[in-house]
Amino acid sequence: MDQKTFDELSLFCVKVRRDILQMLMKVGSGHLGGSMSIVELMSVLYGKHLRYDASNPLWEDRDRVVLSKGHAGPAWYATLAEKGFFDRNMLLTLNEGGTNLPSHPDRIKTPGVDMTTGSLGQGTSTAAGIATALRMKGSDRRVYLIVGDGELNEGQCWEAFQYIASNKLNNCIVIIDWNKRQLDGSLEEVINPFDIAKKLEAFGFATQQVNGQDMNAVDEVLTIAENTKDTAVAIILDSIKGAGIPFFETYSGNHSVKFSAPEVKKAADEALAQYEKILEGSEV
Ligand SMILES: Cc1ncc(C[n+]2csc(CCOP(=O)(O)OP(=O)(O)O)c2C)c(N)n1
Repeated sequence: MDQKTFDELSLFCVKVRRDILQMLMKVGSGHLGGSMSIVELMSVLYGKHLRYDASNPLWEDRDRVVLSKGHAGPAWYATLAEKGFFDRNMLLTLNEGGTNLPSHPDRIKTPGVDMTTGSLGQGTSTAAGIATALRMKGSDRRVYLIVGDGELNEGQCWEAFQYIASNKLNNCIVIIDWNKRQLDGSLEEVINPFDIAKKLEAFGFATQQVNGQDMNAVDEVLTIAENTKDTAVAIILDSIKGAGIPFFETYSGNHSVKFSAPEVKKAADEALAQYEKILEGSEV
């Protein structure tokens, strides 16, 4: 991508990270790590790849996004707000009673949310269903399916992947957020995932691996996936849980963060101040 686009998308990441922090700090806790790891992906997807109309979220000819790791909803909400799907002020209603931004995405409640998720595994099957429907209708639109690496412990993922690969549903781009950690530890500590790329390849996916925080590289692999013919496609996003804030990248409790701990609050406040400074300097 050209430098101007890169700079715009970088700034977008700062806004999204600021929004995520503000939302979660208002609630007092929340899924910070898995939200931060997909910020660059969201920026590149919504900045360069997805076809959508923020003023008409149900536009028939839109591409669809299924955030199967639904607990990362805050990253999606911030992205949608910054793209104009709804007012940014709504972000601070996260998790409140009667909100349109529940902790996990709900397609009935939130403009731009194409599928309800949160029960891990299920988004893989619903995305496969949407991709099948699009193909049956003769549409060239795509589904971008974002799956957690811990989520892969759900057998349902592999049933859906077998179906996607068997039917060569390459209009369903499977993206695994390989941030190496899940709820209560590393992937290996919980249950050995073995070689995820090899497993996907064995299922018949054309599989690419990419640095999830490198927007140029993410852009490139998405373009390759979109242009792949006759086989299902998967991307392994080699990402960092808590990416963007050094404290949270190494913090063992970075899955669901409680901001009551003084060192956590301090790290979050400092990151927020840094984001505000960058955004002031950019005159946006
Ligand atoms: C069916 C189901 N079981 C358990 C949970 C609780 N849960 C929420 S997040 C999570 C860990 C997910 O790890 P991963 O997919 O790696 O997410 P990330 O690290 O990207 O946040 C678990 C077990 C759930 N949401 N759904």
